[in-house]
Amino acid sequence: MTLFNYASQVATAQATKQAIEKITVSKPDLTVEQAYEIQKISIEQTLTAANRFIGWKMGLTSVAKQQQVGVDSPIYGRLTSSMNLITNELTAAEYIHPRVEAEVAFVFKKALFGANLTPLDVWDAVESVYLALEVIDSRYQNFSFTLPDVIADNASSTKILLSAQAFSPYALDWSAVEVTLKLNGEDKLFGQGAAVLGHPIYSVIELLTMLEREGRGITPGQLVLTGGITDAIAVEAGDVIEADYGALGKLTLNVK
Ligand code: OOG
Ligand code: MG
Repeated sequence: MTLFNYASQVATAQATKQAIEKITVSKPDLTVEQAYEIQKISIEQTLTAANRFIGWKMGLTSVAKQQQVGVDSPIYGRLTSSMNLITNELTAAEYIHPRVEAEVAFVFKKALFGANLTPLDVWDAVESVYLALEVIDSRYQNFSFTLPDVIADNASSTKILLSAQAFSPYALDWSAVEVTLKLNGEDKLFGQGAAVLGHPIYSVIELLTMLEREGRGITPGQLVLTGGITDAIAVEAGDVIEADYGALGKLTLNVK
């Protein structure tokens, strides 16, 4: 099979909601570079005037997330406009085995490029910060994968819900932001921004370091999700999931 074939397999799994065997079962020598190429091919195939490329997500940037899926290095994925949730409703039947996690997201006003930038370089380019719920849905059976598998599957990217309110990057110390993830009114998980590589800003620095190897960077207007602060919670029809960021507000997703 070619990389193009694997890209089609992953895209078909998403479209048909039929989980597939992870790629490394049939191709154990799949490299990280090949996996990013599969990701790129499968996402670029979906791009249309109505489904634009809008930015990047980082994944597996907290120990909680790494332990949940048994993969211990950060990865990135591609975000497109159809991933944006317009309302706070999610229809479970449209996904294979959806999970929800709480994050912090940045929108950029300036281009950024290059490895090992400093936090000040990045802050200078940030327009605003949003609270975010990310819905992830691995296209692999049992939500089980190795590092190259999850990269090829666009880091399980599925849907994004951003806060209506945009925060100034300087509104607070984002490593101190606290979030409680609640399922049906019950506190399930708790985490702090510092869980994301010490500070969510380091997730952007890591993203840029990885993108530089591809000769890419962040362009003005792009969104970057910095990665789950806590691990993710599996949801099903009837669930209400709430991320409570204390004084900053709450994000709620009603699962139908
Ligand atoms: C991989 C995606 C991870 C995050 O925020 O860590 C991710 C997965 O857990 O399926 O989105
Ligand atoms: Mg995530």
